[in-house]
Amino acid sequence: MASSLPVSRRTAARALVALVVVGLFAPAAAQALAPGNSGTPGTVGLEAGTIDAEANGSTVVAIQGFHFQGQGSQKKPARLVQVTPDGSTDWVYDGTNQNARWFYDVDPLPNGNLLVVGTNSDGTTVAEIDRETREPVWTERFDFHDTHDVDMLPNGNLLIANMRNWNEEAQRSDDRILVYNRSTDETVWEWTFREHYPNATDGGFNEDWTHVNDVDRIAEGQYLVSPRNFDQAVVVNRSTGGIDYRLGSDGNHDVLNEQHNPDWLLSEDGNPTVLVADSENDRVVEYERRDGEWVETWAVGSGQLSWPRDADRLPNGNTLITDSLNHRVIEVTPRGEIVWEYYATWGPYEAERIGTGDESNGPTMADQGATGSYRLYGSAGLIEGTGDSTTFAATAQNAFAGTALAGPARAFATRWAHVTPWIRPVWMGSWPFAGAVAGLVLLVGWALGEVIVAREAIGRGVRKATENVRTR
Ligand SMILES: [Ca+2]
Ligand SMILES: [Ca+2]
Ligand SMILES: [Ca+2]
Ligand SMILES: [Ca+2]
Repeated sequence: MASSLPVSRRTAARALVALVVVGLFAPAAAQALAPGNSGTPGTVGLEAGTIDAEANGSTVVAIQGFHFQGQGSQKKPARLVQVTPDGSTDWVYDGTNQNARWFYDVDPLPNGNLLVVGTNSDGTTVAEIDRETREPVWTERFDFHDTHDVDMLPNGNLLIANMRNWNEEAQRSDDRILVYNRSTDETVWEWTFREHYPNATDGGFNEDWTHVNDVDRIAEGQYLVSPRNFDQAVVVNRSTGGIDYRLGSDGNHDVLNEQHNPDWLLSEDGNPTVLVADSENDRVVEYERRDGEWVETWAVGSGQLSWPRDADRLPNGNTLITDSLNHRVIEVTPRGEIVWEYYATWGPYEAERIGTGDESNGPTMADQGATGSYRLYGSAGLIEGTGDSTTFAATAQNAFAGTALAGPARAFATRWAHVTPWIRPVWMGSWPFAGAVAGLVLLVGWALGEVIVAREAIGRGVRKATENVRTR
């Protein structure tokens, strides 16, 4: 019985309840007192999510930005961002520095600089940028439209994925990959898709026939190429001109569905392995070649990721994923735990962990004994660019999904989501509001409890008052 508690324990209980109430109200109070918009314009929409432990190096993120029919949004700029191991924004390089509407691929070069691809209204700009000073070492302009990827070969030549190479006169696609010598300004090698694919592939020629979005040198004279619209990744042999390997086929979306950024790994047994952002399937997937067949060995985040466009295997066995339309970069363990997370609006294209080489450099999932399909967990659940969390209603509903309480939880979440926006102040997030409501409920309960505890004294007082009235 509460009323039999010694005063000191009752006082302690009151203090505890008061503390909880203050704790529940604190987030709402903090938002009430916060200035209108935190952060400077350059850092809006850049923030850490889950950081379980410091990452094994800085992370560079290439953010595409958003333009619609040439009209840019100042709130959605193309930018490169370097993030420290503990998730702080180290520096921001704005795309307007090189007149870029969009940034696509970024590669760390052996000399420590960055190779960056940006596109503007009338072509593509490739630049080598000093990572410390952010000054361009050199810049090269191409009359190529919307180029997503350029890599540097060991001899300094540029390997270019040349999409949207429409030949108006011949009414055909001349989409190709090519090698360009910057010293002599010459194309020294090229490989044109229409010479190696049925011209009816993916519905036939159009201005964006292959959408070839990535090319990597995987060995001397072998290039891994990603014609996105053909739902496949292929290894092109530079000397024979043939296709040495082919993963996926046009329209077979069970294998790949308009992928981005395939990376080549080798298992301990020497089996070719491809780690790839299977973008339209909203997952990252890994295939290993065994006995002449591609076998799906690992997948993560199926249906949880939103249009992922890059996945790099790290030396520690984790995978660095660019989750483009969730506007974040995450480092994920083989079994799906998010251990490092950074939000980067708008539309990050790809990420690189500095000090781990270009793209993937680590063990296959099969070699780590982690085959299978895994769900992601451990996200901070921020709503990108707002600093707010996933809504209270959504979390309440998800917490009980699949249990006997799923029905009532869904009903509660729906009612909550429909009612609270009308009464919640615009400056208050859904979680601080839920906290404030819980604080209010607790406060009312506390007051009722005090009344019950004090009922004998109140009763005596009431009786005495009544008697006084009667004796008058
Ligand atoms: Ca590149
Ligand atoms: Ca590449
Ligand atoms: Ca990659
Ligand atoms: Ca990458």
